[in-house]
Amino acid sequence: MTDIFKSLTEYIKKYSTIYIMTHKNPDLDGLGSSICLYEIVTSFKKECFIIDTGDSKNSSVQKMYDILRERKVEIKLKGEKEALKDLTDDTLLIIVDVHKPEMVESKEILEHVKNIVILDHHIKGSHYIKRANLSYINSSLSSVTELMAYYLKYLNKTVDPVIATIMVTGIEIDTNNYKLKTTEKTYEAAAILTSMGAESILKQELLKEDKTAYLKRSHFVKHSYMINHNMAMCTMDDEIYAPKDLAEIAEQLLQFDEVEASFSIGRIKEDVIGVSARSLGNVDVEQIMERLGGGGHLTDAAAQLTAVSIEQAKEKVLHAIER
Ligand SMILES: [Mn+2]
Repeated sequence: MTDIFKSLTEYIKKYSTIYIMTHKNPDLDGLGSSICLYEIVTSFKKECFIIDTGDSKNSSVQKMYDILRERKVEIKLKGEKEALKDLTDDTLLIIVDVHKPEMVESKEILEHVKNIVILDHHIKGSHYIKRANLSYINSSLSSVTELMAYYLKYLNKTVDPVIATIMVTGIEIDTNNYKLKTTEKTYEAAAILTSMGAESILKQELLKEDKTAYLKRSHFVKHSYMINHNMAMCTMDDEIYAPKDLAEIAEQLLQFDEVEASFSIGRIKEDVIGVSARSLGNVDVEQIMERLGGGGHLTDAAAQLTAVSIEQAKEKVLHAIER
């Protein structure tokens, strides 16, 4: 990793302004690594902003911003319009936790910026940002926060305990509590962050969720079923749910014996049915979701279907799996 850290540092030092951007509907891995990088960039006396389009539907992210405010950790954010207005040839955009052009938080900024660095841990798909000056995509990493923990160690820098906490939480979320993609290095990254003062009570605070939401999800998990020898499915009722509810159900189904891939199907808008798919890695759910016009990654993908009922959507998913 030393090589990438060396080049990354050179890039940061080369430009006057650095924008950091993650994927649409940011999570704690995307933002945890963004904030860590923000601290590193500003320690080099460079102007830095995290791009924030207000797209996050994640309750942990809202809590994260509240806690940063309470603990007086100041992070400069920039909205899409302002970021586009202030863009110059001397701006570097560092993209974290995503490498597909259609999945970044702001496509506009990506299209208009001249200099790009990508840091990601998802398996590289055929659709990736081709224009990057530096691209480091390593799928043996559990998360980008894992990479950032090692970057801190390499630079011999530390971050505020609150930021270390957010980063550890990012690792936990991406590994589903050290169950997926976890290596010796992942634990070591968590140890590095713990030594910087990551707090476990604060971490639990970030991960806490609404009891009603939890119970509702449990209800659907309970009524899920196997569609073949290694795939589980959950079809929800006809109420409207947030895409993240679907994602969480699919993720939860992966915990069970025999389940290699999971699908949750539910209404996410008046006329849109969402499908969320997860896999442990042996089943390519990206390919299955692509057949439905969706996309994502090998282990984490989604699709949206319009003008169909949940039952019809289920048939389409089953058909896409059979192909
Ligand atoms: Mn991630």
